[in-house]
Amino acid sequence: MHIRVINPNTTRAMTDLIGRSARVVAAPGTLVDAVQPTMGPASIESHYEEALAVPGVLEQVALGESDGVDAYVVACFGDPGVDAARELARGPVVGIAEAAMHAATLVGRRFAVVTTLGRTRARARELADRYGFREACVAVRACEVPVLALEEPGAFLRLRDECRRAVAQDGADAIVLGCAGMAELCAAISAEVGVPVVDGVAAGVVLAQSLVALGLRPASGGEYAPPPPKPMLGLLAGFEIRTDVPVPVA
Ligand code: 2AL
Repeated sequence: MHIRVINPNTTRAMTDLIGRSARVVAAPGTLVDAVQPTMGPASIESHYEEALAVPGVLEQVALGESDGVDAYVVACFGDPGVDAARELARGPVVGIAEAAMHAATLVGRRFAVVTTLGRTRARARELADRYGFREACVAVRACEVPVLALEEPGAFLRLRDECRRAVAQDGADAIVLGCAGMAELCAAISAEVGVPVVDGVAAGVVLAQSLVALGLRPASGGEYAPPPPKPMLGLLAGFEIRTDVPVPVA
């Protein structure tokens, strides 16, 4: 089984971190590779950056389809481009927010998301609502550490303290980490907060693996049917859907 984890941002160190975290939970015989777009923002913590990250995610799905990838994990907590990717991919596409929220509700009743900057809280809340977790998601907190500073000294303590506050003040009985860049902090946070802590990268890989094992893939009719062929102009011309090629190559 070949699972491709797409880091929607273009920071190589973060793609490597995501790849390491993903491989820890891969089953024997599952090949996991981690890729990033050839274009787009260095990190994603605004609506602008999220919108501009989506073409790069779709570029990587198109390439993955030529490589025979069985399933994809989109490893950014805004789940950028996941619906669109499901229209392109033959196999499952799992966003880390959706995967982590599902996992959290299997081990607890009330989870809190702890994200990076306060400005990303609304997106996490919107996703919790969309995925049907309006009641289960009791808080979305921010540790106010930017994505690309998560590996710096001090980040761990800020994240840990925010997780502790979610347990003590919001009554959370599970924590969802709100950024792929937090993946390698998950075990240490988990050891210190006393409730289950879910890293979406690991949850996403395990879920993608399970969906492939179950033989489940996006519905080929209805909302996730392939996008209709039509002209695409300008910078996005390479994304044009044509009848004579199976997937666009940007
Ligand atoms: C993220 C994430 O997972 N990757 C990224 O670039 N930004 N999430 C976040 N809440 O800032």
